[in-house]
Amino acid sequence: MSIRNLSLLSALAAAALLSACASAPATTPAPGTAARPAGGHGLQAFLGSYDTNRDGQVMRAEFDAVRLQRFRAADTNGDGVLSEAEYVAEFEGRLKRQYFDDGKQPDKAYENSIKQAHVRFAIVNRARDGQFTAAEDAAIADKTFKNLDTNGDGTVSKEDPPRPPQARANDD
Ligand SMILES: [Ca+2]
Ligand SMILES: [Ca+2]
Ligand SMILES: [Ca+2]
Repeated sequence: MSIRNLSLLSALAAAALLSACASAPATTPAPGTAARPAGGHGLQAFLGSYDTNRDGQVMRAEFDAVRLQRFRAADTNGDGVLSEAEYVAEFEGRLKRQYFDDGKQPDKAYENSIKQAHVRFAIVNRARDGQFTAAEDAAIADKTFKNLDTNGDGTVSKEDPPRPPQARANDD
C-alpha cells in the first residue's frame, strides 16, 4: 500500500513538473505562426513558466529566479555569457519539450521558431559582440515584467488588465 502511494506521489510530482513547463492552454496556433514554447505570450503561459509556488501570481523575485536559472542552465560552457549557439540551444530545448508534451513532431512552425531565436539573439545582443550577458537579460526581463504588470503593483496576475493586442506587422 505504501509503495503504491509512493509511486502515485511520484507520478503526481512528475505531472506537476511537466505542467510547470508547459504553457497552459492548448490553443492551436494559426498555420504559419511560430510555435511558442513555455514562457511565450499570454498570461497563462507566463504563470505556467514563472509562478513557481503556484499561488496564481508571479512576484518579481520568482520571475528573476527562473530567468537566472534559465540563463545559467543555458550557459553550458560556464563562461557567464551566452553565445548564439547556447542561446538558441536553450530555446530549442524548451521548444522540443513542448512539442513532446503536445505529442507533435517538429514542423514548419518549429523551424520558423528556431530561425526567430537566431533573429532574437541578434536583437538582444545589442553590443553585437556575440555575447549575451546576464545584465542584458536582466534589462529585457525588467521590460517584460513591467509590460505585463499593467496595474503596477509589482506582481503579475489575472488582476492585471490585459493591454489591447498589438497590431501585428508581420504576415508571411
Ligand atoms: Ca507565485
Ligand atoms: Ca557561455
Ligand atoms: Ca499586477
